[in-house]
Amino acid sequence: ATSYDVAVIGLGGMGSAAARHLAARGRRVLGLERFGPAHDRGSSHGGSRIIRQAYFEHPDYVPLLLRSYELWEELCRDSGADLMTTTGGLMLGRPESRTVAGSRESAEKWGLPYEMLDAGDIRRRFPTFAPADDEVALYEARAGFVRPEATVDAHLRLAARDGADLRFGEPVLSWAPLPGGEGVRVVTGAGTYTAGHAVVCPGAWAPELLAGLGVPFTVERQVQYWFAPRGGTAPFRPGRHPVYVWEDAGGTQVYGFPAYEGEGDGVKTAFFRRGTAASPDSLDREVHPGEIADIAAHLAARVPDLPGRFLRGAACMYTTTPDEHFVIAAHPGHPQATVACGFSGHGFKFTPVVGEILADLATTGATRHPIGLFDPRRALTGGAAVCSPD
Ligand code: PYC
Repeated sequence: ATSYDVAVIGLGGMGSAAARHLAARGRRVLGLERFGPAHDRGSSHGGSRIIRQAYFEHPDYVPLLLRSYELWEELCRDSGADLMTTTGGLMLGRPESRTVAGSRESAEKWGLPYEMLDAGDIRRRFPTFAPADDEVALYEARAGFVRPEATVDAHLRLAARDGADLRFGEPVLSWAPLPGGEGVRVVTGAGTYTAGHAVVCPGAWAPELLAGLGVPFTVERQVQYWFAPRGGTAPFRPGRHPVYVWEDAGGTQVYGFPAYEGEGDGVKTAFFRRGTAASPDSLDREVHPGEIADIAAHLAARVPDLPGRFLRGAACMYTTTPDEHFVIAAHPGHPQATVACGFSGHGFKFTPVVGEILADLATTGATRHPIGLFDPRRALTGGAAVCSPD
């Protein structure tokens, strides 16, 4: 007999949100997670993730972001947790760069408020930044950051409050449709479960648990860095130093955050989409001197006071698709399953709306949200361009 309506496989950013939305709709939910609650072994740790609306990756993300902002506010209210800080955001680079031109295209298409700043404006308003004369920025007042671990914790708490059975330290080894097609069987390190439907949110374990999708995922190791700025954190506080993504002439992007509560003297920064191929079960979690020197050199000309003293680093993973767009859909081969994966390093800001979409798909087979861009059957060939591990 089927004991659960829905089994959610993976309780990281997306799975925890799905569990919360499904439980809120009265479904009997089983949640399975290989690590503990809000862990630091996957893609949802490091204290902060950028949130923004003028989305350079593609204008089709904007309606989802508008709904996500509403759901972030609802989640803060319902959980009582402080999850989101609006700091303003700078998308910097040459005017024709993907970061600047793409953000402007999305803002124009959706009527989002923004300002264009030239290099002099940027230096005057945000003196921690030192753009070259030919660089500009799109400034979006609504951008800021969200707290990933606290968000996962909030979604899990609300799911459990509404009756979800959440099991941690239980890796899913396999899942498959039941003979006859009425539901799924899920095998973990501790037992076998049946459910009417599976929502599969495996993060970096997608190549293993969603091999049948045929999407050529690349798992990448990415490093987040915290520096104590020269001269202290005061000029880097929210209100003075916004979140940013900065693209150089070669297409390399670096991003960062203001100094915020709980981070001590550290200010966080990282390269965006410049990882090395990795495997989730043997991820190199050490941060190496060459890597620290590399990002410090990159920042020296741009945010010169930031790379004062290196404090710490943390490795995490992106699971990247060749076009860097997500995969969210009913499983094309198995209507008893819904999949969410391949968030390609820019998914966390969408967690609440992805939870809502997954709950829609799992319970009704459809969603009002526009998810055509995320169809796993789109033309996807080859792997993403990442460096190989040495
Ligand atoms: O989604 O804005 C983003 C982001 C920046 C760096 C990594 N992800």
